[in-house]
Amino acid sequence: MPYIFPSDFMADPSVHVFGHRLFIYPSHDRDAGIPENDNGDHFDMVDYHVLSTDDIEAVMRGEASLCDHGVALSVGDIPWAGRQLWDCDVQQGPDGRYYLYFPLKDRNDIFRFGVAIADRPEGPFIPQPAPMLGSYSIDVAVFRDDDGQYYFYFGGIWGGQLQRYRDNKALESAYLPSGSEPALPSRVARLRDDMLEFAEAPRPVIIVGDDGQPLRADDPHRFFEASWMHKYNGTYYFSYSTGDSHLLCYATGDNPYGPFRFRGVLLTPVVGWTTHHSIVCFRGRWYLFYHDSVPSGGRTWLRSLKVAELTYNPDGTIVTIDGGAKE
Ligand code: FUB
Repeated sequence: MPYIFPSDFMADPSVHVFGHRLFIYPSHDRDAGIPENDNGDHFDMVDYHVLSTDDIEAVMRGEASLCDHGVALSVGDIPWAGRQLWDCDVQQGPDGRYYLYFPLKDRNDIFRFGVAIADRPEGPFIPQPAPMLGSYSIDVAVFRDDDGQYYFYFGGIWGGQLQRYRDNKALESAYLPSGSEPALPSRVARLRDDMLEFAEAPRPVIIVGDDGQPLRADDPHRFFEASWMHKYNGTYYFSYSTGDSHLLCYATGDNPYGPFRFRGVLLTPVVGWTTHHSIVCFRGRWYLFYHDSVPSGGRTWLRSLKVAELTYNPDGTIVTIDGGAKE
């Protein structure tokens, strides 16, 4: 599969079509010289760039380049910033403006979500003065349903801090389920009409197996981070990374809250520890955007953007793509 932005290290692509263009909102990887650890301190990103194209097929063939619109938001512009700008997402609101949602550690090293607003999809984005009320953890994906409601999916464990919360409240000590306990779920909340805050308390996104039971903590297909939502033929597809088992998986349901039934693996492991994606339809074709660490020689904090065309089977399952990592 082709690398689509070879001139810099970018990861976690959130992709949307606004107007006639495809816009990519990635994390902007850099080498901060911080040793790799389970807390993710080595992912010390300080800004976002926006990339776009009106012809992704030409980019895939190497006949055209993505347009780099430059720095769209910097950590130094965010009043409450501590460190680490991780996976973001953007949606166009009902007022026609563009809302960038980003996880960032505050000055107490707690991940919160911020919102930044622009008149154009490429930015620049102006941040709100404070984080979203009641927000926590990482990895946002904002889905606009056909009825005009927006749903904010989020959460990630280990360095993403999701294990520090239960029922949307901070725990005194983190608790990570294990063995046959139900796995820690992603969260979803509908957004308020002004796009700036949750309209409701976040709810767990439950993924069940064929037995109707929530996936167990020791299931290699359980949720870890990198939520994404898309709709295909009227069905809601919740997709996600399994983190330490290095898969992208998906589950389907009949509404944006779930429960979702586990359906399969989207992408087998890539080179590098993390795997993260988005799914989008552009000019009638479906694509999986993702990243790997091949160009950086396997340095997991220096990732490169890739894309593959996605194929659906008649029963709604998705043909698994080979991530390329050797067993
Ligand atoms: O880019 C930093 C983190 O790595 C993301 O938030 C995770 O999903 C993983 O890709």
